[in-house]
Amino acid sequence: MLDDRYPAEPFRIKSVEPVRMIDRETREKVIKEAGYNTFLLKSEDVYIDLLTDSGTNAMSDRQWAGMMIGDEAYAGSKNWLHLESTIKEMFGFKHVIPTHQGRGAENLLSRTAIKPGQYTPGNMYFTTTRYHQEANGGIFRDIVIDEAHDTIVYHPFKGNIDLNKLQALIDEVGASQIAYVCLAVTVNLAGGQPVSIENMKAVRKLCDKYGIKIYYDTTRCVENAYFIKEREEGYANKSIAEIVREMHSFADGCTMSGKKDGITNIGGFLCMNDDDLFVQARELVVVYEGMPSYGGMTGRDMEAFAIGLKESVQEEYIEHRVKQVRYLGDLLIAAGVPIMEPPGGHAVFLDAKRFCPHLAHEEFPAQALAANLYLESGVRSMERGIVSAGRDIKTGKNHAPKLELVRLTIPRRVYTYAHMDVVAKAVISLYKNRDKIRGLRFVYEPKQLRFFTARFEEI
Ligand code: PLI
Repeated sequence: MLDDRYPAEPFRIKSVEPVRMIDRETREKVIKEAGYNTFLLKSEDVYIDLLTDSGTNAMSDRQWAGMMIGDEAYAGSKNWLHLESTIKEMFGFKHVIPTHQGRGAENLLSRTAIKPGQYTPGNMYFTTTRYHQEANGGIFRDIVIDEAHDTIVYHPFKGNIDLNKLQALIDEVGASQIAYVCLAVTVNLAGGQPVSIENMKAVRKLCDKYGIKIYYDTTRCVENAYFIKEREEGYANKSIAEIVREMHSFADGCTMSGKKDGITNIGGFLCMNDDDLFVQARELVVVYEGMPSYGGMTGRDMEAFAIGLKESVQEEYIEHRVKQVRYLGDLLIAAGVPIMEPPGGHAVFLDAKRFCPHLAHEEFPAQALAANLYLESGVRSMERGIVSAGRDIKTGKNHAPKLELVRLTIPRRVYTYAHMDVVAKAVISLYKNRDKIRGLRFVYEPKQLRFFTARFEEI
């Protein structure tokens, strides 16, 4: 039975989608056909889908009602005005540009704010974010604290920027060579780890000294705000909405994928205070996304997004959200399964290096673990390690990230604690038989963002 650490779902279910488990023999066949890449599985062959929390959220009855008042005008849709005012109120920035999803916003920011050869330091990287930075001549530099690369050591804000690393980069290349600091709240690839307000303030202070801009990747900012409320002194009695607003007061702008904390199935935006950057981004949005009053989204999606953002800062919603993820993490920790600790905001990350110590890094332990978890249980997860990290754009060598993880990502409002129990049982059973997991090698390696479509075979 659940104890007081984990609140019951703050909703009741009014629409359901049946799931089914196919037999082991068929799972063996389909994972092989998918080249041992869980991205290439058919959704209908998956029992519990923890591939991602991106666009896989369950919308509320209010969001569905909002879909019915979609204003699909090509220009000036009323749903855009609703979304724009919601974003301005929630985040406090002067300008908003809508985009079809987060990477659309990253494209516009990278094209307008990076001069070739400039650095884009960040608290770890995200795949599409770094792709757009590098495609526009940016040079990524990881300035997250060392603890973020360590799955065992405890730190309440493992996503924090290391100010010494940022200072060292400024000293090395000069402030004018830094396009902006990209600060992700939370840090996806570090396990959904948060950043403290204290750190945001300190980064602002250092950047102000040198006139460096700061853009947040605010894709999971509400989860970050919950950790601040829980862990940072002085925030226990502030509302999540107040904390979100305060967090963004230290930034010059942000990109957001609405498919995560926006609790929608599609959407994103770019915000900024800078008038010139806004004009440039508005000129570009019509080339890559659509009119500045829809940016690739339908009117009905914009309405659902606006309502989703408002629901995301409701206290009981976000408490349940973060604690449901923690519940799964706690079950695995109790069974001795190696995971990134403490569990983050959107997912539990298995530490594949410790889970499969018999596999070399070049045998893609996390990719192999994800494939085997599917085979054993029908649970779909995602590799977040050497395959996701890709190759160095100049040398062509594999990036070899310290973290080699499998992400069990929990969609918002979709699964219950009973589903978490099933997942935990499957992972624990696989952990007991971990010696049987075999390494993989590429049979097809795409040039960009290879993890999406790569194919492998067992060694
Ligand atoms: O998938 P997009 O284009 O809406 O957003 C890109 C994106 C940007 N930043 C961060 C931190 C993300 O997590 C992110 C997308 N994440 C995906 C798809 C995920 O599965 O985590």
